[in-house]
Amino acid sequence: MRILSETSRTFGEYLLLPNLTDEDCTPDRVDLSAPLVRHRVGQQSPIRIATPMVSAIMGAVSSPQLAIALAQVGGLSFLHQNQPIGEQAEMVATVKRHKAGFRHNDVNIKPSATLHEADLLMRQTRLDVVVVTDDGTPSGRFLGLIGTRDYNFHRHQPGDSVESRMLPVADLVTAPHGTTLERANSLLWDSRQDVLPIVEATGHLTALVQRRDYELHEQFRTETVDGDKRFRVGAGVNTRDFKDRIPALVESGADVLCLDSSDGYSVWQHRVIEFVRERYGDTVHIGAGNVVDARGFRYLADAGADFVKVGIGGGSICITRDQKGIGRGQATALAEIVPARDALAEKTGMYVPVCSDGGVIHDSHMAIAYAFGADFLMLGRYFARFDESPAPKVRGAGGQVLKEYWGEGSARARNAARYGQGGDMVFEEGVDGYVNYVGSLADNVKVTLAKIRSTMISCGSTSLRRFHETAVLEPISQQTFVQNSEEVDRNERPTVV
Ligand code: MZP
Repeated sequence: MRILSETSRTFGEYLLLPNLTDEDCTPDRVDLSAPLVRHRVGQQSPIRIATPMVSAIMGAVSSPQLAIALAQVGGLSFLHQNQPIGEQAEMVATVKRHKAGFRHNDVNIKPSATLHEADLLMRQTRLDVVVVTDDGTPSGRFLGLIGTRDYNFHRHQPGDSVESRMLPVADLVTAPHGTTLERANSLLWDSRQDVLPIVEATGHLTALVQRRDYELHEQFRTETVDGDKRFRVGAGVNTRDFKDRIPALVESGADVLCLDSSDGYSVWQHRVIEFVRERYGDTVHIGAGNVVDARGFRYLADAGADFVKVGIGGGSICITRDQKGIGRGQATALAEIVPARDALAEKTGMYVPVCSDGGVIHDSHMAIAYAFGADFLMLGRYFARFDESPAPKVRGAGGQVLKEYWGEGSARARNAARYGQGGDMVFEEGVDGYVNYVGSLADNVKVTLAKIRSTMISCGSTSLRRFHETAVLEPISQQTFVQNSEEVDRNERPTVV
């Protein structure tokens, strides 16, 4: 037996000290992009994410809808593995089928069609415009557009033909093939159009860039408009059926896999990583975890994990610490593992990103987690509160709108493969509860990122790497902690509808 001398601490027990803010420290200059998977020092990670947040491998959190919404703001989802292999693979395929907003094949109509037909088409496709071609097919001659805006305005004449309200090509701002999304965005802003038609030299329409989508398509900012960008998506795997599950997920297009376990410091995880390397070399990326100390990190990094996930017992729905007496304060776990990551990079030239998983209650905790050196964060409760999470909405006793949120170790999920309790789950390690519903992912992530950028500016950093290097953290006294918690209660009032 060994007793460590330091007390283990969590995010809320620290505050950041400001650093010099100079002229370069402005919100638009803050680059939050982060490596998702291992890479050689000095080289680019094969997968970087613009927004260093991933959604938890949980049935109550990650769905295709959430995965698309999160990819649109530059993050990434991990679809859960507590379901039959075919269903998980189908979820992955659903995300991959969804082209990154540049669809036009589904929304063609003839000039003689009625405004009512155009309206129905827009509702079905959720696009803001309908493309008018001479024969109503994608290969027909592009004549113009009709938009929701225009149509609503003329709602009293739904029997009129599309032609009567059409914006002809000659009046539209269009862009040629090869236009970057950055350029497309500025054309959209200048023209005040909702969409930008991408037109070949022959006059044939090849794609549409929607203002709505583009603003959010952080993943593709510097890409050109070629109509074939797919959102990235990750998928959870376990140490039981991996020989069947992994090939199915790879086949359906998963960009990255992650071992899903409450305790990842095990030979079982080593074997799964070995299987991936033997079968796919480095072409398939797989993260592993969870661990809470440097030994666990090194074990998984040496095994070949593409990233290592940190955190035991800190999840908002987690009762592992009560049930099993295992866990560690999330801040302390990171404080030990981050130097191990950096030492490994120094020694071997290989950088293995660290993902901090669970325990983020307030947006400020995210900034603290990055300051501790986390490359990216995995969040459950945070995403469970949004429209796009798969959990049902319910009304609370006080009339407030809630969303259900349950742990993978709860009786509801019975995710036996995640918890090494033998064949099935004998006791629970998670709870089944509610979180406040707060609206759409895009709106909320926007605010959270603004806060993180603002913190980084106060600390004189415009990149996460610099923030890792220069952040100064200080544990706070019990008195300050209580004061903060009182502040928190005020902020956490349920949403009033
Ligand atoms: P949080 O963001 O809600 O605080 O925590 C989410 C994380 O908690 C997940 O990514 C996962 O690691 C962990 N989790 C999921 N289910 C349970 C459980 O039932 C759990 N105990 O701890």
